[in-house]
Amino acid sequence: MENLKLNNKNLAVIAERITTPTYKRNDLKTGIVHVGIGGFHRAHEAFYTDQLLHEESSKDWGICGVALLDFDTKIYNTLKEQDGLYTLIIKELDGSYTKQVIGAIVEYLFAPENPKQVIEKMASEEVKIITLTITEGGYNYNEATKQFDFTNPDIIHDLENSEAPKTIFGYLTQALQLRKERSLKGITIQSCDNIQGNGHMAKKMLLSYVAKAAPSLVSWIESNVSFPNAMVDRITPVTSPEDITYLKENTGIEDAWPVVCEPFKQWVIEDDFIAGRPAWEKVGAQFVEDVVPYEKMKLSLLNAGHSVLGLLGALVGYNAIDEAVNNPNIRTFLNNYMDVEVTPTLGDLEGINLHDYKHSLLERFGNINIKDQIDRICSETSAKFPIFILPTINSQLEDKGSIQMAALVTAAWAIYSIGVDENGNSLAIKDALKITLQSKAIEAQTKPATFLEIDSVFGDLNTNNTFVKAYTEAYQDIVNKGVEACVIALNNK
Ligand code: CS2
Repeated sequence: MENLKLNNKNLAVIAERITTPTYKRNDLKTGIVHVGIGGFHRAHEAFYTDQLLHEESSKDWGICGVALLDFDTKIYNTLKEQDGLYTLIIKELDGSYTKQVIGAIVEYLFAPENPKQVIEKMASEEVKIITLTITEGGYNYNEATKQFDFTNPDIIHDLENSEAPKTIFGYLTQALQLRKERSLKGITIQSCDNIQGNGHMAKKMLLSYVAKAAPSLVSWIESNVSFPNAMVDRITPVTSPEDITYLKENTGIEDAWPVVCEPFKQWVIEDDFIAGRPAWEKVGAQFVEDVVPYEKMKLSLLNAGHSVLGLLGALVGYNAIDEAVNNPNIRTFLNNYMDVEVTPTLGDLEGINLHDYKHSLLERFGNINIKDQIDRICSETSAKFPIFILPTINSQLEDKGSIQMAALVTAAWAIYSIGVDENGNSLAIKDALKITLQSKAIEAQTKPATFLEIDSVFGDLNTNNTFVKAYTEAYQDIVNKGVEACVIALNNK
């Protein structure tokens, strides 16, 4: 079998080996600009869109992928080399791999190289939706002030250099300004990030920025831009060198950056698209009136569940999520956390079988083929904790419910942030707040509660005596007897 680089030229031969797009990519208009073309977008929205482009004749929904950060150079270059094509490898529960080439990304732009081009694309008439996966931290929200963070140096830069911005807020402001000047009709900005009320958050943060950068644009945005909330879900680990080799050895396809993911996928969206939208429901997306309960459920069970497994598992010395969840003590702990501490905070989830949902999470986490990296899960915990875990703690404290397990996880994070696991191996902390986390973690070794003083993460949690007490005890317990013994003790309570 001849080795073939993945690109347009080789697509016909590649089609003899795995599924490839059968629609005419050249005929597509770019109806969507997507910012943040990492693995998750390519396993989720681009996958749904690709499926849809096969299903119907609508040619309006090609995607232009925008790489916003210098960090995204490699992915941009890969997409450019491969004409926007990439392979999705779905790692099924039975150990088999389903492979297909995805063709929905028909254009790609690298913002740091040519900001003007990105602004123009966002302002072009054919574009009806701008979708975002800019990560939890990308919204520039400060948990302590509950406001947009104007002290961020990149935001200061954007306010002074509106033509060559660095952040999504600078780009959107310029593009929307142009749309207004050109009297274009409305546009939808759709967040695909893991944030409660992600559409509301996108709107609130954007309007905060615009109120300072271009105040006269605020009312235009209020009338002409819609911000649907959505719950997005598909576990997408970081692609490993073995994945690239696997693809080459099994299919002869040379793809510099295939995307790997689990079989499960879910996308629940509020139907609020001011300028129209793809019929994603034809390929499994759910359109609902109110997505809030779904988001809450997913963030505080799946995403928090990940953080629980990641932080505890990292200290024990595991590398992958399945190893942590397949440890029966940690599995029982997670089960109890979900049942005892999270479930009472979820309220009424009409039409959802929570028992089944929680069960399916354990199965998904336990998929031994996925090898989802604990490193990935623990990265940027400072942005994840306020969204995934803090709401549960606050709600439980208010209702005088149990917070013991969340306190143990918080203590595990404080110890994790020192950067060494229980076997003395070093842990690579990847976090925008790394320096603060590490200095507080070191202080916390003598006074555990200092870690809770990071108010941009914990808000005013350090003033709650019940929590501080449980957290401090958990901290000492982990230091004295290790994570697993603490988990067992709580499981037996
Ligand atoms: C994970 C998510 O980043 C994380 O901590 O929990 O990336 C998770 O895998 C996705 O949200 C699944 O939909």
